[in-house]
Amino acid sequence: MNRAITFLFLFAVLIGCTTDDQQRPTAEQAKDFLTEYQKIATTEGPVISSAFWISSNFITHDSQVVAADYSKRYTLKGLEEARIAATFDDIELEALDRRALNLIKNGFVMPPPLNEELAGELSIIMTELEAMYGTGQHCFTEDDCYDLEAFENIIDSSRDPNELLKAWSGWREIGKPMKDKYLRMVDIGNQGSKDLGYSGLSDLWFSKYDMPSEDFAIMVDNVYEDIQPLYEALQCHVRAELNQIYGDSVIPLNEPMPAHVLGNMWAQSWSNIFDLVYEEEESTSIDLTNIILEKNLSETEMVEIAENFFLSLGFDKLPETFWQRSLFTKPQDRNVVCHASAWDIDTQNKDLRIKMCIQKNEEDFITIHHELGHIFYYQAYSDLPEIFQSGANDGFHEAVGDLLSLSITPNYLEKINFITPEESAEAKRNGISLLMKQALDGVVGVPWTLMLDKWRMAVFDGKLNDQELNDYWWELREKYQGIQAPIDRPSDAFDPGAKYHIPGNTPYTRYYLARILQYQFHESLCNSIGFDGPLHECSIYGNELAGEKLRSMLSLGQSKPWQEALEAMIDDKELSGKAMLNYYAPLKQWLDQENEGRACGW
Ligand code: X8Z
Ligand code: ZN
Repeated sequence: MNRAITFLFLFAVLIGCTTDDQQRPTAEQAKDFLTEYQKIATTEGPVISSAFWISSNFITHDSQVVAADYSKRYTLKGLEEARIAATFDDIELEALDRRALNLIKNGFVMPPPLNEELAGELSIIMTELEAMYGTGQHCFTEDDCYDLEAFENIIDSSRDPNELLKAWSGWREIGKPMKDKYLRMVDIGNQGSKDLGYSGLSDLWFSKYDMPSEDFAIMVDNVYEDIQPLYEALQCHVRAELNQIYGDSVIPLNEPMPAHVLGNMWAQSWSNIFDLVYEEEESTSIDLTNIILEKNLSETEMVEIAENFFLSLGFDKLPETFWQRSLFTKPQDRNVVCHASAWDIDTQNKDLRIKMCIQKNEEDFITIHHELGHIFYYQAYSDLPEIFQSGANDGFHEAVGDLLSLSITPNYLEKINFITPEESAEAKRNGISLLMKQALDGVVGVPWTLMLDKWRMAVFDGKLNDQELNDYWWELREKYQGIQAPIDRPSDAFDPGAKYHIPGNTPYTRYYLARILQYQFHESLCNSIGFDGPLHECSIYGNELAGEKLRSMLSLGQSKPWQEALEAMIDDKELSGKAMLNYYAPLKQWLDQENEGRACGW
């Protein structure tokens, strides 16, 4: 047992023995505890991160054993720390110390009870689920096998409904064997959440937003009410256009759209079917995939271009080790979790990495910006105590790179020599085309990112029996997105398992928040740099003032409630859909005209 662990152990015993006022913990002891916490986090955090990096980068039996073991021990220690933090609940403390202790208490995603056996079982299940997704493949016959990337190649570009259906259903086979493990995991996680003083996992997950969890849920729904008319107008238009192409038998006009023809495995972004839903008189739209291929850009060059955007805002260069240790391409000789992620392995030694199987297309070019958003956030708050090294809330962390993507405008692309001045002028002349392209990702993502955790909450709260699990998933997809499964789902289906964040246990409301926040950030920065054209033409590229504003918010980490961090940057404390509506106002007007005479809704 090392010195730090011994300290924690003794401290726990000491606190556990307190019986009278004289032995009540003091503010000074709280400070000592936080100092020790900081030491442990900085010495042990990097080793644990390395163990997880190995297990996601080399999925083997042994890497999983090691990761599950580290995860168990790390979680048990975290629970012990949370218990100690709770002993300071009733004493008066400096505000920052109080915040730090609260963060230590609620930093869990899937906590087991403080019990070695259950912690071990939970870690194994979680590691297995992640590996099942990472190694997932489906074979139709012995020599006709597909992994996610192979299935996605079909879903993203094929226009043949039968081929699409085969790929769509094939990938969903990988969800089936996850169901029982998933339910057992939820069971243990609920027990652990209760032990921490929450009513269950839902309460724990929604208690991280500097406001009561019930108020947070209401706020999230209220914002969606504002966005809903825009989404419904877009859905109506897309359905009508697809109906023209595929006919009534594939796309019936009075029903939700089938999920396999929308250009994305989860129908969460429809940019890949842009050409099907927006007709142009001449070809004025910018095709980034083509440009990337024509310029013969390597994966590394794609990342360098995204880095350069951040540098233009005054951010520091990425460390050399980022380039040496990141994973940019899918290895041919081993299994990795390809779902893109950003890693803060060791802040003190500036060991930051991304892990992504980059494909040379527009979608991944945008995702690279997303991932670098995380990395530059890590860099911006690296001087804070470890416990504050996180986003103002998790949605802020997801929104940074997405904010930059809104600045990939024709003017920007012209500046970096991706397009000519003539092409840029041409693209700007057709603002609806630009907005449609953005909306097929940005607007389409809103109901999807909202419904996903609604499903998860229902599972966490024990509201669904075994047979209802999959049906409720589709009930919510229909209700929020106007989408349905293209074929009846078999009774053993577990379709949520075919989306990374379910087996990977990544909370998803963060992306909903990001979808909204990115427009709030964009509008405010564009106003503050004096831009007075349409918001979709504003790019903050090269603007140091915008960079400074952004950086000063990022450097707060989670040392302040998110409402204060938001106010510091945009002068407003509220999450609001107004900025998004302003951004898309010209498109909404256009959609309303197009939809005249169409029967919208589902
Ligand atoms: O998972 C991600 C990022 C990593 S944090 C690639 N995203 C969500 C998804 O892929 O489902 C970004 C958009 C939503
Ligand atoms: Zn992300």
